[in-house]
Amino acid sequence: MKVAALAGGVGGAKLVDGISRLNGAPEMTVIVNTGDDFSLFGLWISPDLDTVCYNLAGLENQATGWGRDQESWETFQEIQALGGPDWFQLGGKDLATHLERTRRLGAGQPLSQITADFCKAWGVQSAVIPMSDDPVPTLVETDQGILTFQEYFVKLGCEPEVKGFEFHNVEKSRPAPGVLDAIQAADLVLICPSNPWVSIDPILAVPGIRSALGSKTVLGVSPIICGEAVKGPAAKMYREMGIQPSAGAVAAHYGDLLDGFVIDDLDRDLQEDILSAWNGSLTLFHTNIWMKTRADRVAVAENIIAVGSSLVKEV
Ligand code: FO1
Repeated sequence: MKVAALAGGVGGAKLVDGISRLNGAPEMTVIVNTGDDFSLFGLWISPDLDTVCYNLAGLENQATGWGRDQESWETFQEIQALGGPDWFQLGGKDLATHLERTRRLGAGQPLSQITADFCKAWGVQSAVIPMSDDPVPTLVETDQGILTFQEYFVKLGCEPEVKGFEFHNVEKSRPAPGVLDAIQAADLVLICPSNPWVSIDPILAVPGIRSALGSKTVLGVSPIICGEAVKGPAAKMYREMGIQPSAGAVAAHYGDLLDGFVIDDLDRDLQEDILSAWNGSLTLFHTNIWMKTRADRVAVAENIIAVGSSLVKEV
């Protein structure tokens, strides 16, 4: 089975890592959000691309889910000693990624080509493609003004109250080479358990991507269990956008894109409500989708791929 997975930060990275480690793993292309990308110290940083690649390569810091494992921090400490900005932690190995990506971008290489080369260097088997080679920075409209994504997420710790999101210049962006082909060739499109507002919506907003999904079998996985986000500000964003956070709210968020939706066992009593509010056809599944350890990732991936292949047969 060929899978095209739409993914953002840590939640999406864990699921695609689990899928890549399955016995007889499906051929997978991961299409990654680049709305978190920004420049710091003159370096172009693509956090979600790096989080997905590091996890697929087994190089990630397992405590945070982002950045590298066994990091060296002396450069970062020297920056602090000089009074430089230290709100965004950059380890020595991670810095190499940003330095080399920035050098290549400056030499005119597209982000998709750079990512493919880095994946080869890191031994990543799956194809990882940014949603676009054009910058589409996510701006967060809050009660403290319009913030760049990393200002909101890291510098201010997701504390400001969100009012809306802007995917800057998205209307001028194009899907990166290979994105539409991967969707077209996929038997199953997976919307990973990433933040719907700031990890999945930016991908869907790139002209051509949402319409390409129209003819595909699409399975979503809820990033919210029992009304709370597994990680990050997704539930807080729903509340601030006037929506009660729940797996049902996420299903409604994606709407008629979905053929199937996976919720956690703990939310199985929501199935009736979700289906009764649904016009059109939706197949609901419930299973354990909580991923703490690497072993959990493979177990959850097994469930999701099993559900996905039953959905493909059914649709
Ligand atoms: N997230 C934080 O909360 N604090 C950090 O200092 C931080 C540094 C960082 C460095 C590299 C990288 O690839 C990701 C990093 N992240 C950090 C996560 C980043 O903010 C991502 O955008 C989130 O994971 C959301 O996808």
